[in-house]
Amino acid sequence: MSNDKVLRIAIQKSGRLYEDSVQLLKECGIDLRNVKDRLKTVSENFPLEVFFLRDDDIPEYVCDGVADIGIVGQNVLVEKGSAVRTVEELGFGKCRLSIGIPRNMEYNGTASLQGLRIATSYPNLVQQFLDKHSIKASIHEISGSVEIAPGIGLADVIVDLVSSGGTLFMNGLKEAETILDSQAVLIANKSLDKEQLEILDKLVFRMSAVKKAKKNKYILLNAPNDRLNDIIALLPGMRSPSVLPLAESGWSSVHCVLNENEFWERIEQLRAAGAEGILVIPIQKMIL
Ligand code: PRT
Ligand code: ZN
Repeated sequence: MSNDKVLRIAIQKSGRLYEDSVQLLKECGIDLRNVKDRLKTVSENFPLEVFFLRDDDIPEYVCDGVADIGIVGQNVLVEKGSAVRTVEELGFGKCRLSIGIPRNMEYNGTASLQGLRIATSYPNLVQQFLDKHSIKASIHEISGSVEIAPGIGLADVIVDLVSSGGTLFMNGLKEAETILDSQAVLIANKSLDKEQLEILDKLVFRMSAVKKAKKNKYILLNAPNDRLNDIIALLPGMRSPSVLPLAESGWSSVHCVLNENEFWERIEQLRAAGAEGILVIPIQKMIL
């Protein structure tokens, strides 16, 4: 039976989500030793037990309470339809489930799928999509190498995960439409007890701090005092930028945090406004 002082998390045993999942836990300050070739491990400095599983099994294990929480792609989660709670989007494992069609096929929206044979590993998601658009087509479920199905005459089109698009291209296919945008998410069993929820809250708090930190950079720059107001006006900050006098009179050092989305634009504006010696430093954790 479960020890209710420890939260059990299921993560992928090997594959595309493994490294990022382990890395995220480490960045949350959770020590995991001997993770390779293990089925499970217990952290020595945080009440977390880690189970290493196939990603396809994670939603069901969390739903059934074999694990309390898990990290899995939204694609797998939605396909399985398991009754779990999505706690947090984790920002890695990004991909999309898309319709791939032969490069020479014309595509005029979903109506073009009428009557076709669709190969996929995501039969439920595809069926839901077809129903939503009132399209009748036959779904051929295959578990791997879906992209070769049209080439060997098994199907007319496919629905599969795409990230760079390279696999589709190499198989003479092109992306016609996206069915689902996906990334890794933290999921939780719906009936965790109070103690388990407290541990989950601590974990999510740390995960949010790590995620925010990745999206932001710490900036240090030197500014002539007569340009200081213009430069400060360009800067957002958690409160406001810090301004410290430099040893050289007439100059100040300005410190602030910039979001990655506006990063380059701001840097250009800062230089134009007279900022010099701009240093950009990664942030490890951001606690707001
Ligand atoms: O053994 P296990 O069952 O645990 O692993 P798996 O083989 O089922 O899954 P794995 O490790 O391949 O992927 C795990 C999760 O990573 C997926 O469920 C997605 O949530 C996520 N992910 C992100 C991807 C991709 N990107 C991705 N590109 N999963 C698969 N692909 C494949 C895709 O199927 C296709 O074959 O990569 C190919 C396309 O990539 P591009 O870059 O050529 O477009
Ligand atoms: Zn899998």
